Amino acid sequence: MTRLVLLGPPGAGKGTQAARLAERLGVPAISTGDIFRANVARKTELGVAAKEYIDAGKYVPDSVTNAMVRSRLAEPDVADGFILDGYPRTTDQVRELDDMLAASDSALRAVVEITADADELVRRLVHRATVQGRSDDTEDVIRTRQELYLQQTAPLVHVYAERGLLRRVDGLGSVDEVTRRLVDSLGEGES
Ligand code: B4P
Repeated sequence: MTRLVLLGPPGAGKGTQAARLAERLGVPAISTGDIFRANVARKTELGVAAKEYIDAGKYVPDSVTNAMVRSRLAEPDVADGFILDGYPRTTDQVRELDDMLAASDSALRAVVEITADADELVRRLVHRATVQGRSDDTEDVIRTRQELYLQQTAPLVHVYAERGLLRRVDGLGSVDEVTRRLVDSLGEGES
């Protein structure tokens, strides 16, 4: 069963690789960032609640994010697995995900941390700003997002390493190269 989590700093390529892996493995990629942005665009209640946090580069409160993921993981298309992109990002979200998985008697297969150096991350996000015009890809906001990642999300790497679930993949190089490394890190059964 393919239940994967992709971790990594903003711009590491989680979204890019989650979409590719999802196609390859035949399971949905669930990006909390994408779900928030779609709700912001439609001005839903969730979107209105999330917008100020996203624009400032801050995390949307755990209560809001957890409820959103809980309802997404209750949908039938995740029965054969999923790739979580951008969740969990806090220790509270780890606990919540543990609870959701326990309730359905399932478990994660692996957690993959995609790494990249800070200069490359800023370069990619500043470039993305020119292509997609995302509200949170300005240099100040990128810095806030990087700090938040170091404070709140980087510690999750140790949590999953202790559980024996962590794989590390170098996110530098072409998109194809990173996909190859990811597939290799998951072993032949997943390729
Ligand atoms: P996300 O949407 O998850 O944003 P991200 O971390 O910037 O994206 P990612 O790492 O996926 O980068 P991508 O593949 O796009 O989150 C946005 C916001 O939503 C958060 O700041 C927060 O406010 C909120 N949020 C989301 N989840 C939350 C949670 N769980 N709890 C609370 N709040 C939450 O790649 C970036 C760029 O690099 C792209 O332009 C891509 O084309 C390029 N790229 C990718 N791979 C490359 C490569 N190998 N070489 C060159 N360029 C590459």
